[in-house]
Amino acid sequence: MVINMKIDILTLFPEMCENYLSASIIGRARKAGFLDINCHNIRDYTTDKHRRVDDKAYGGGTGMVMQSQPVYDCTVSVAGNENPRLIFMSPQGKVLNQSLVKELAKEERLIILCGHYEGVDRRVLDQLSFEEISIGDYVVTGGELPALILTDAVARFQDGVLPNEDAFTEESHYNGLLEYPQYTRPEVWRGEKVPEVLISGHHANIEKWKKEQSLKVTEEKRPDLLTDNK
Ligand code: 21W
Repeated sequence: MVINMKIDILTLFPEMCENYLSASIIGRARKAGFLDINCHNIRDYTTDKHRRVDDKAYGGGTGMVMQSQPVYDCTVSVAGNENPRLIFMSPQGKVLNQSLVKELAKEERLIILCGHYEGVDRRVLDQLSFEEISIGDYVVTGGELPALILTDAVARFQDGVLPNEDAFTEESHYNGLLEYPQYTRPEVWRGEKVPEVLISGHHANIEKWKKEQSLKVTEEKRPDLLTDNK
């Protein structure tokens, strides 16, 4: 059974998003019909005769602010008769983590709004009750990359997206831990041999080694993952 999720990305730079979403794992899953993702140009919805979508901020300050009208009309038009969860990618939002990704992955539909320039008029965000999500405490130039990160993370959970089921089940085996180190050919590289156990063919020992290594790597690199409640 295919749990088909529909995602609409609202942006002033649809080609930026479309380009990423056409390649590799996500591109393949879209072509195969497992994902329904569309990018919409907010500028197509402006009623301004010069196709403007932004203006100076009231009260001054540098940079332009995206106007309510095109964002509102674009959102309402794309939503249609449905009542999808509306997400605004924003540095002020709730910080994205894997448990929020899993929650969003259960939705049938998402509309994701990307801001650009200095921001978006607060009134359209409040009137449509956009939920705000950030990708972390650092600054990027617009909401497009954050929207792609959210889309990518959520898409991985849909049926038919990951090429091998293994990657998915393995991830849950070591839930909350970092990955064990990986090796490929050659067996010796610049004088360093691959850990003996991995070429032993002893499956129980290999499993034990992977679990131990995951724990060791997590203790060394991210001890917070072992102590913080998730
Ligand atoms: C960066 C927009 C800085 C606005 C009020 C008065 C989306 C993002 C973004 C951006 C400002 C995310 C202001 C982590 C991010 C995003 C573009 C500053 C100035 N506001 N997650 N003056 N980091 N960034 N606004 O940057 O749109 S999710």
